Amino acid sequence: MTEFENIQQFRQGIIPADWMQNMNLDDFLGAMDEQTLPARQMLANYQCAVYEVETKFKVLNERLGIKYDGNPIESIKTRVKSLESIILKVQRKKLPLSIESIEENIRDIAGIRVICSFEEDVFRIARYFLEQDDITLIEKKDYINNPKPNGYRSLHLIVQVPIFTELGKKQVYVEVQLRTIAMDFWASLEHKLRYKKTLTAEQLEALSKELAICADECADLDRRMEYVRSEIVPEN
Ligand code: 0O2
Repeated sequence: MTEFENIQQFRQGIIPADWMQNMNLDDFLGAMDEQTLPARQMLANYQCAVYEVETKFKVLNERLGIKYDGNPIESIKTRVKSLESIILKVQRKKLPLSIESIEENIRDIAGIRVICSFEEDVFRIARYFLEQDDITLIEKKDYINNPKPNGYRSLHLIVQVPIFTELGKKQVYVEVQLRTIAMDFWASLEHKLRYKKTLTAEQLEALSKELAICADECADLDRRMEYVRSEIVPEN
């Protein structure tokens, strides 16, 4: 069979994904776009994993809301990376181009961000989540106790969660970011600054310094708000 015929069959899901080992970029782009069956199946798996994990946090929010008299989660945001940004990341990291390589190496395709009012709730929710026996912790980065030099604070977890499809059980990587409202407010603004291309180097430096000060003030606000809560609701 010619390579063209192979690609056509792969696009229709006739040839299995492991046929695609270490492709070059042109062949990969020829074989995969968001409309092809293998790409749709891969992205759907991540969407399913997001549903699973989001539901877990909603359940915890409901139950812990009773135990601690007030819902710990303010909001949840979810996303699945587009195929285009997945491919850009594979290229940036110089990884082999194949579905297997993407599924093993790109661990933030399914992303879920959990926003809490208080720092204490961030760690409590994370603990209850990680205690669940179908969740496997792969990596934890505590940027709350160890903030990044720019002031970024959040708790990051890379976990594996099982999804159950018509093809059976599959473990899928999910990135979970947990943070307070203040940390989220800061990170959103810093994210805008990072992608603003029209600033001069001097403006960028000045605004980065200002943001670093804001990060300290956000951390201080979190601590003070938590103190007030502990006085109002001591059983927390
Ligand atoms: P976006 O646009 O939000 O998706 P990785 O590149 O993921 O393999 P890394 O960078 O070591 O490895 O992962 P880390 O530190 O866990 O950061 C992953 C994500 O956390 C980022 O994804 C951001 O969403 C967020 N993040 C990390 N550092 C910062 C920061 O300094 N400022 C802000 N605003 N967000 C941060 P992406 O894909 O880089 O960006």
